[in-house]
Amino acid sequence: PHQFWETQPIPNINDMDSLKPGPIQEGVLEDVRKDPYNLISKFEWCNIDLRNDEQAQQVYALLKENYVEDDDNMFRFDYSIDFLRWALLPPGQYPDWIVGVKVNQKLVGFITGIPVTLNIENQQTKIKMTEINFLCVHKKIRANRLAPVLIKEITRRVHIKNMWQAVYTAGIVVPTPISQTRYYHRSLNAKKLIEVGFSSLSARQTISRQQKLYKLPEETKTQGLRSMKKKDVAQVTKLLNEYLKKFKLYFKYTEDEVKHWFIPRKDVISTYVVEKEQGIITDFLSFYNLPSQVIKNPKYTHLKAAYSYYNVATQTPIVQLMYDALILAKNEGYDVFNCLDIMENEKFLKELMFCPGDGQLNYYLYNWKLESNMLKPEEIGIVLV
Ligand code: MYA
Ligand code: JJ1
Repeated sequence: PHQFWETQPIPNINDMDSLKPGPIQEGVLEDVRKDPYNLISKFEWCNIDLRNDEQAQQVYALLKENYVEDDDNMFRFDYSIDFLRWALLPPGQYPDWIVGVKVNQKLVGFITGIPVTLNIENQQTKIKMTEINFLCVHKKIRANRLAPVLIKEITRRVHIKNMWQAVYTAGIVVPTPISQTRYYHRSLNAKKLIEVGFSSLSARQTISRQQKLYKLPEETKTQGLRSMKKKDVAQVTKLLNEYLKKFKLYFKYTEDEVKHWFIPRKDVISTYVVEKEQGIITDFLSFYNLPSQVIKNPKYTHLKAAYSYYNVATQTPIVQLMYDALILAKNEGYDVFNCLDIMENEKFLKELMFCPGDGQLNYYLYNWKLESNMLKPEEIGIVLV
């Protein structure tokens, strides 16, 4: 039933135990195909330059109408152009890893890779590989097997750089997840969430009771909490890399990467550090801005959602730090604060009144067999945007 995935170097349920941990296939650089995969007539490959406003607008428009929806097709991710630039132009990005397919100048297919350094199950070797995201095929040409061609083409372009592994996530299950995680949601604007159908009222609940239940103070509690600045990059890098060693899957960050991923960008990424005396950073929290379009609602077009990114608490209790994250997000106008049950998030989910959502997020590795086939959500130390 998986015509495409059966041909790929991924563990499947049957051969799981006969594979030994590590790469499933050794890559041979000379054997990599030199030219792009064939597309059917009228379809053409293009590289997308997101720094170019017109090209960025084309990607934005494709994703806005055709990217990921929830199970009931009520909400669809609405990534902004600034967000896409943040997500897809990190240090060391390759121009030909942002791949489009066009028909008569119109963008109808998309897939992206960014370079990352991944640490797997405390291996001594950190592996340079790609993180794949934003796979999208226009609704009108679905189920025509374009997705496998996009995947094979980006694979070829990664192989050419002498890289042989990938990490990616998807809401759906395909062969073969290395972890299954769940979304959790914390209501910040109860009335709107009910009105758009994001949450529903149980029999004994009323809107005003919900508003009271989820009420937050206006001011944060942690002394020394402030927006992250460039001067904090070295300390945040140390804190982050040290913290992530707890997990079985995590990226190793350079200072340049931390600068890119964490320095606040308006309406894209918010990072707050806790500065104790003498400029020492002890903790930080971060969340990104990913609104969803509300597909059919007379009153609202968008839901403003904050997604928990990386949070490191060495001095501040994690529950207090995340309570402050909720307050900050509420004050920045978000309707809901979302996070996964990964890393140490279980430590604050219940107490801060997060509720499990109906969405899952599955994690995958390409061309790698893990020692322990499945990782628990709390062993996952990476967040993709
Ligand atoms: S996850 C987000 C994916 N995007 C969306 O969900 C947006 C809305 N949906 C669409 O745009 C389309 O439905 C897509 C499929 C494009 C998803 N991951 O062309 P088809 C397989 C992996 O007829 P379409 C993200 O971005 C499917 O199992 N495989 O289908 C990470 C089937 O194969 P098989 C997927 O619906 C992406 C085949 O494609 C996914 O028109 C990571 C059907 O193709 C999926 N999300 O288009 C990609 N969806 O017959 C893998 C469908 O075998 C990267 N399929 O079951 C692998 C690493 C590559 C780099 C390696 C480097 C070394
Ligand atoms: O947002 C999601 N679910 C919401 C809305 C559900 C609407 C009906 N289907 C949800 N709400 C209930 C919780 C509520 C929160 C406030 C307090 C009371 C309880 O469950 C889900 C996640 O749960 N989102 C999605 O399904 C979107 C797709 C997720 C997969 C993303 C894949 C990305 C891949 C790119 O790498």
